[in-house]
Amino acid sequence: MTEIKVIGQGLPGMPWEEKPQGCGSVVWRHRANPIIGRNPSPNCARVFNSGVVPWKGGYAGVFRADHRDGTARLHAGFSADGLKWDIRDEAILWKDESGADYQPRYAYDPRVVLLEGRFYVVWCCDFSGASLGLGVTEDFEAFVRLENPSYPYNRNGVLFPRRVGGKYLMLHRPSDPAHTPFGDIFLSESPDLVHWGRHRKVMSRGGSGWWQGTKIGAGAVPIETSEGWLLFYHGVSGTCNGYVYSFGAAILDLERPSKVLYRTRDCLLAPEEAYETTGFVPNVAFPCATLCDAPSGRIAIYYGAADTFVALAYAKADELVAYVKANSELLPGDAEDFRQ
Ligand code: BMA
Repeated sequence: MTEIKVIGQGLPGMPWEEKPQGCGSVVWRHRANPIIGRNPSPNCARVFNSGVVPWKGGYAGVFRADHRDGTARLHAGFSADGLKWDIRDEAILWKDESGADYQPRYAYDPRVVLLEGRFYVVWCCDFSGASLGLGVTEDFEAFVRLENPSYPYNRNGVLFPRRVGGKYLMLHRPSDPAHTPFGDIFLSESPDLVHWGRHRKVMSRGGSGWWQGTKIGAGAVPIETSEGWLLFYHGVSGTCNGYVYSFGAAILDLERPSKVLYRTRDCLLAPEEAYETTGFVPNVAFPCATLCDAPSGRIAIYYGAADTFVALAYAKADELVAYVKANSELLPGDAEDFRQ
């Protein structure tokens, strides 16, 4: 195996379990999944599809919490070990840059990234329909909403953890106002997190398998490695009973991440366990965050399960990257800096 280096900080205390004996996959589940069950606080009926980061020797996160009225909100949460989470019962109350209160009508699927010393949150919010929201916090107490990075309709916005070529980069998935029966991953860049342009298509749905045939969307913040940016992404298959969400991984070019170097032909994890197949929306495994210990290459993947639970899975960067390289299938345009 070539030596694969993860670029980033050490996180030796992060959640981790060795691969179970006999497991034939490069991604394996946490034994005590799900780590967040139903009704974790009086206001929150279901918590899933959420962003977590290392914070103050422990962990903090922004969580998608569907309230008892069925509406999605964002809540802050804290954990000493990354496994037991204390989810705030009250939704985040955003301020805009002038200091005025701002409360989105709904808010879901947050991703959180530490970028230049501050924590940025990208989520899906209402802007005459589903669109991306962008905000920032330094302490997970005060949250400031910034300029809208997209116009409707868009979802699955994921910021890179550093500038590339001097520019901020965001992956996103143009969509429709409903449950979007299509979708590819795009990349836009910005000099200031306000003006976005130089749009490129990163990767398309499809391939020889069906698991990513209907749509795909960026999952967790990309992990920088010596082989390229490691991106977990979800893929959706259409069935007679609705969509099925699984996930795979891709490796994007370090200098020009609109170019895909490798992507998994088969999914890495498909809904199989009861907490993935049974819930508010059955058959959903939706990754939104990772923790990574760079020196050991240990990766913990946080994913929403059945739009009801938060679950964890693990991978080793060297084994995973080697697998993605050896089992890759690119689609037309994936390898290019595509703007046709
Ligand atoms: C997508 C989003 C996700 C959800 C998924 C499956 O459109 O709404 O939050 O996990 O559908 O319901």
